[in-house]
Amino acid sequence: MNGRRKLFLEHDGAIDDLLAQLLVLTMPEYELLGINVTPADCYIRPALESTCKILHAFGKSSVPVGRSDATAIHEFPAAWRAKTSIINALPAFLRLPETPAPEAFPEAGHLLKSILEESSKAITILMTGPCTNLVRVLEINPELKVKIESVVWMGGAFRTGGNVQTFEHDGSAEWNVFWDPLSAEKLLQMELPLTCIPLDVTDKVPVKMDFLKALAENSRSFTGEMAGQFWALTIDTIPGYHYTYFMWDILAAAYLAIPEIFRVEEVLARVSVKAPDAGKTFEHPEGRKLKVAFDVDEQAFYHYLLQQLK
Ligand code: AGV
Ligand code: CA
Repeated sequence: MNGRRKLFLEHDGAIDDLLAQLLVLTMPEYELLGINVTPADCYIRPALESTCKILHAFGKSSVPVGRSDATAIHEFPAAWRAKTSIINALPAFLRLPETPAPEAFPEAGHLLKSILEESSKAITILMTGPCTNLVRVLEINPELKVKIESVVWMGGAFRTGGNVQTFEHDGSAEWNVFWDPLSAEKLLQMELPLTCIPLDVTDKVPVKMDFLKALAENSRSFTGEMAGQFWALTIDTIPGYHYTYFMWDILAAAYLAIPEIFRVEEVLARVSVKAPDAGKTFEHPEGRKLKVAFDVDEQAFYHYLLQQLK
C-alpha cells in the first residue's frame, strides 16, 4: 500500500464536486488525506454534511474535513448553491449518523497546512472549486510548495467561451476562476506544477441520458446507485434549457487516474482581475507557465466511469 500516491481534495460542494469525491474514493492508486469544502457553489453546512456522509458510506470517516470561511469576490447564484441540500434528503443519507455543526470542523487553511507539513511524501491536490484556500496557505507558508507534487484544477476557459453569464461581464470567464480571480492570478504566479482542466475539455463531456442508462443497467452497487441518484439531480439542466450540466469536476478527478486519455499542452497564461472579463484565463507571451488539457477521449472517459462505479 506504500506505493499509493497522496491526495488532498479541495471542493466546493456542488453535485459534481461530490461525484468527484466519490470517484477519487474508488481509486486504488490514491490515498485521500483530507478534504476542504469552500462555500462557493454550495452553502457550507449542507455541503459539509454530504462530504462527511459520503466518507462514512465508504468507511472513510477518519479522513479529516476542513471548513473554508473564504468569501467570494463574485458569488454563485443562490439556486445553484442550494442544490446540495437535496443530497442530504436522500434516504441512504438520512440513515447515516448526524454530522457535527460547521464550527466543529477545522478551518480549511489550518487543515491543508498541517497535512502538507506532516506528510513525508509530496501530495497531489485536486481542486474542483476556487483556489482561494491553497493560495492563502502558500502565501503565508511558501516553504510548503516543495510538498506539492502536482495541482489539478477544474478551472478556466482558454480557447473557448466561459460559462459566467451575469451583469458587468462579457461571458469569457469560467466560474471557479470568476469566484476569486485575484487568487487565481496569484496561483499562476506561484508556478506550481499545475494542470488545468478547463471548459475547453469539459465541454466535450456533458451529462447524457445514454450514460445514465448504461450506469443504471451496469452498476447496481451502492456506489453506482448513489452516483446515479446524484446525476439525476442535474438533469433539469440537460439541453433544451439554458444551462447544460457537464462532468466538470468528475473529468478533473479522472485526470488523476487516466491522464493518458487527455491531450495536454504547456502554455503561458494570465488571469484578468477586472471587469468586463474578470476571471478570464488567456494565453499571453508574458504569462506564467502551466499545463492545460484541451482534449479528451470521451468514450474512454465514460467507460472509465462505468468501470469505477460498478
Ligand atoms: O464552472 C464549473 C464549476 C465546476 O466546478 N461549477 C460547477 C462545477 O462544480 C460552476 C457552475 C457552472 N455552471 C453551473 C455551475 C451550473 N449550471 N450549475 C451549478 N454550478
Ligand atoms: Ca465545483
